[in-house]
Amino acid sequence: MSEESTRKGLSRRDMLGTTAAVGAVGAAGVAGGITLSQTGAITSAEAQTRPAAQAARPAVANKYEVKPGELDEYYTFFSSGQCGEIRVVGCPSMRELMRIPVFNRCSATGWGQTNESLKILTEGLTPENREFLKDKGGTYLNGDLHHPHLSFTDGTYDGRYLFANDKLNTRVCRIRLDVMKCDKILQLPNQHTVHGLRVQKYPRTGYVFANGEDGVPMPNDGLTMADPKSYRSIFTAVDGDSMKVAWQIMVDGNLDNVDADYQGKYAFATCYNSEGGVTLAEMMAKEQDWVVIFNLKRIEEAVKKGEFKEIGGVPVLDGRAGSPLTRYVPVANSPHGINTAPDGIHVVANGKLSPTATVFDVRKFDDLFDDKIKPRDVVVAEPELGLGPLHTAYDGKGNAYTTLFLDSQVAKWNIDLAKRAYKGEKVNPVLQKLDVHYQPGHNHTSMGQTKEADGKWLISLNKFSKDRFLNVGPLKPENDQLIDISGDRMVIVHDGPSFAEPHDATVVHRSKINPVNSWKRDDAFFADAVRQAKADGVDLMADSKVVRDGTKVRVYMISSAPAFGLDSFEVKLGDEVTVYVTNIDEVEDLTHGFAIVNYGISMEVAPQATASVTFKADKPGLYWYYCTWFCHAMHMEMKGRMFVEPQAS
Ligand code: K7E
Ligand code: CUA
Repeated sequence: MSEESTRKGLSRRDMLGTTAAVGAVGAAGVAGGITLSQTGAITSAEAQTRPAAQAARPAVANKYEVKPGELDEYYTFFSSGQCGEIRVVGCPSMRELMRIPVFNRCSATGWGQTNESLKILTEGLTPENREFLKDKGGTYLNGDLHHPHLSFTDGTYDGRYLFANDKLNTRVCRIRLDVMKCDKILQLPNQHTVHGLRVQKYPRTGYVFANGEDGVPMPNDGLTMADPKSYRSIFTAVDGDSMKVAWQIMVDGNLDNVDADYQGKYAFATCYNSEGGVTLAEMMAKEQDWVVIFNLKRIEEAVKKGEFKEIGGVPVLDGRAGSPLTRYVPVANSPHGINTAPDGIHVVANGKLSPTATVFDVRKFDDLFDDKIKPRDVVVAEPELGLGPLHTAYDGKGNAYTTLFLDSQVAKWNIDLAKRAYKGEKVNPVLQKLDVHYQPGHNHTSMGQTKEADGKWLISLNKFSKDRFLNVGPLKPENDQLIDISGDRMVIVHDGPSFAEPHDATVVHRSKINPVNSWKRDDAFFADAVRQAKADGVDLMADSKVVRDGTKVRVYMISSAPAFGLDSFEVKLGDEVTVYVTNIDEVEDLTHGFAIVNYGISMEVAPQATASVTFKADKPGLYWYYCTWFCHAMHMEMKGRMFVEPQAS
């Protein structure tokens, strides 16, 4: 099987007539295809040597230098893959602006340790996993964050939220863009992994669509697990406002990537394992897989009529073959990314194992669901682009940009030309191929996932950097390259190394995002602390004192540069101690931290915020606490002593 696919890969390359030059790159297992990597020589349709490429470089149309003190025009929200966090990067400077911890633990901010973050990390767990994690700190300490997508209103970003998936522990998170913190995490029942994640674009978000990539038995209790025929893949719609599951639907095959239309009627997902296989060979067996289309109105009606089973506390519908709720459109072997064009009409499924992309016309979906046409009738083009098409981005001018993983290129092609070629006209839809370095996965254009695509920038997220940067040992950064697409030709203007990994990104015009400079005191983020303080008769903004409640001790202190409200506090061995720190400084950017030496405690307290941490005082002695964020000339002196009395209370 694998031998055969290697040959297939090679013959496709020959068929494309590109020159396989420069020896084997990525002898390491690149590609979802292990053996496919052996075809992974870099080709260069455009230029064989770098000097020649540079000589032939067209003028750069966009300004990409952002001078000191100047602000970027775009926010880029990068996922960090297996790092489990979100990274905010300015575009076009590609300067990293901020990291937002989500599924990871963060040493700097105390994410995963503060009560405020632990509440978010634990409250959405499924009952089985809450039980599973009971003696393991109550939550997962890692995640695999692939797909960050902002909330929409009327086809474009509304600046409220960013949603993302955790492929590792089957979770969906929500990040508030006003404070750039995660405020909700939901673990999906019945489902095993969340891979593809996209949101409803119209009329608003609305739904957050989450693809269950791998099938498992339902229920997954170990009684029927040997038989793959009992495995089910689940597609979930989460309500982005309540962060609860709205409904789930069972499908045939598996689910890889997903997107939605601009009409609010359909969502669609790629399936690379229509075989229901459990080994590589089985998953690649058939020449064709499919795209499954979900009819949102019909699903909502079915939920209303009670045509579902309640499993794991949520409504689960049956969308397998023959269901009125779904349609399965055959496409060539193992499609991967699926991307809706800003024209609101075209949707591109990227071939991965096929050198083609398949273009759908969403206006035909109504007829498909009414059985007036056949599934393949919704296909309006199928251009051949090169080897390993994974994801497609758009410029809003009718052009598409598809990453070619195996060719290490981006192919720029025209949707209209592709449609004409599909009808038999002798035209080549491919306008340019640009080498990227190396093996691109996702790519993204500025505002390109909205109806306001502006055709200025393209970022190629390359899985390998190899020789592009100073050598840092066997583990190398990845490389996200900035490409100017405002002219006729694509031009690379910047290489940006990033640590595991720039998996996916969303490039948003800065006018869409309006973060605050300090917290509002009535923010839900620390509402529990406010409630507890009130019960203890403490004014968080003014009082610093210790409240004992049996063996529970609550230590309240303000922080105001360069001092904590308490120079010391005393607890007894075995006490459960909660320290609440309120930063009463109102100065922009004046963050304090609170850390206790040798107790492993550290957290951030941003302007006007309250942060709290609970720990067992199970080690007697004197422990200094100090401020970890540089806040003042006397920052080093911003400290105090915690006395843990050896006699238990
Ligand atoms: Cu293409 Cu996880 Cu977004 Cu990887 S999926 S590339
Ligand atoms: Cu407060 Cu440093």
